[in-house]
Amino acid sequence: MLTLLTFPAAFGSFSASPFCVKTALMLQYSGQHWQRSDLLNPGKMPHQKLPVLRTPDRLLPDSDLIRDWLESQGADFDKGLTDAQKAQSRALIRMAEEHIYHHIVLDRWGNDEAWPILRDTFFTEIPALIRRPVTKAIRRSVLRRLDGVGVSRFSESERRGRLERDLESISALLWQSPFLMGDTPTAADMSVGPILAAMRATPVETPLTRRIKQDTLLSSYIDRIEQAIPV
Ligand SMILES: N[C@@H](CCC(=O)N[C@@H](CS)C(=O)NCC(=O)O)C(=O)O
Repeated sequence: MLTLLTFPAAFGSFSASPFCVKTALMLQYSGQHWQRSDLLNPGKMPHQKLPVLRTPDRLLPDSDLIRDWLESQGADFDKGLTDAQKAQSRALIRMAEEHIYHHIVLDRWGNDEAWPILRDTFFTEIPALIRRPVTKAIRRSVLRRLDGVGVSRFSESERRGRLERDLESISALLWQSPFLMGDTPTAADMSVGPILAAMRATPVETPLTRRIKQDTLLSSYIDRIEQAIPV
């Protein structure tokens, strides 16, 4: 049986990590037998990140590589799509994972109100006595990474504007059909859905959580995707 090494359930979701949720969805749709195994520290993993899939042969990191592997085993996440739709799907996935995702990380890790909740959810393995200083350094390195990506260099209103353009693109597709590429979920939904769900699930109220919660089109889309996520 396949084992998904994932960050634990958090904030009412299968995992605090949208990449772990994406992989759970792909596994579910692939029809493979699988189980979850929760991990808080990915330090010993091939990319020092989660998700990782334990296959009969190896530990496979990265949701995209896991997708490739599942497809090599017969899964088809884009069944019935044209080449143009597959190209569009690939671009949507990159937009969600390489742009929207960074806004969510900043919304969580850069938020002083959310931080104590994150600290006491993600770092329970660090003894309470040293948890604050150790996690302060981890938080600083995550924020440095966001500065490197550039997302935190924009003003708040510039960030909102960038995100808005992405949400408008997603919404334009969802006005046409219940899922991004039609009537059934495909690879794009397995990535974009969990990313939007993560935006909504940040454990304190922020402009981003409000933006999603007040949008009935996007919220009902997330609900549809979440119905397919195993508990
Ligand atoms: N490209 C990777 C991204 C995975 C990723 O960024 N995972 C984050 C959690 S959302 C992680 O493990 N972070 C731990 C770290 O960077 O130390 C994928 O698609 O799986």
